[in-house]
Amino acid sequence: MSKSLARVRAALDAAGLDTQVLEMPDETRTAAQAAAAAGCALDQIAKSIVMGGTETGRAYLFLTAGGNRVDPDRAAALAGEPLGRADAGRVRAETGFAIGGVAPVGHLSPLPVFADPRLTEFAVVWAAGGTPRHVFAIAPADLIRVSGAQVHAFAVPADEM
Ligand code: 5CA
Repeated sequence: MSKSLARVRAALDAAGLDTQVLEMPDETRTAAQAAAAAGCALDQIAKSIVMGGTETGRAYLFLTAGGNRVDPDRAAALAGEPLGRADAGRVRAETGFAIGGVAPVGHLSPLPVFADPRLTEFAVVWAAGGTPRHVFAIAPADLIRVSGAQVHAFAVPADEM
């Protein structure tokens, strides 16, 4: 088992969640690929988007419904500082996961987590399991609990400017 996958499994176990982390036959690197693999709606995919604070250098994680995107102004208001997208190296250093497999739990360093309320509209959502091929199903309430997320309206539809 990869170290990334093992960290996700350990975090889920520690939270008492026995959900299976599934290895998919095809890549689940994007939300669309993950939705196709899981057979769920695009918005049922919990994307793990890492942003970096431009003042403190701190990282923040935004769990975002698959069809939504992070609104920079709303996200900055939550973080209390302007945010930029974290580059691939930064994402790896903070979370221990490569882009395309960033999980909502099991990060190398704890970081503030915010969750898109859209995710709470489903019985289950699907998130990356630490690799670009692994996903797991989880009830939104469990996702929020295990990730320590605060639910706030920071997201907007991806096609809305
Ligand atoms: N496994 C899927 C479904 S859970 C997944 O990880 N999707 S994701 O949306 O959370 O991760 C892909 C996201 O990484 C993209 O939405 C994008 O915001 C971000 N991303 C992609 N390429 C880069 C890059 N080069 N630098 C920074 N962020 C990137």
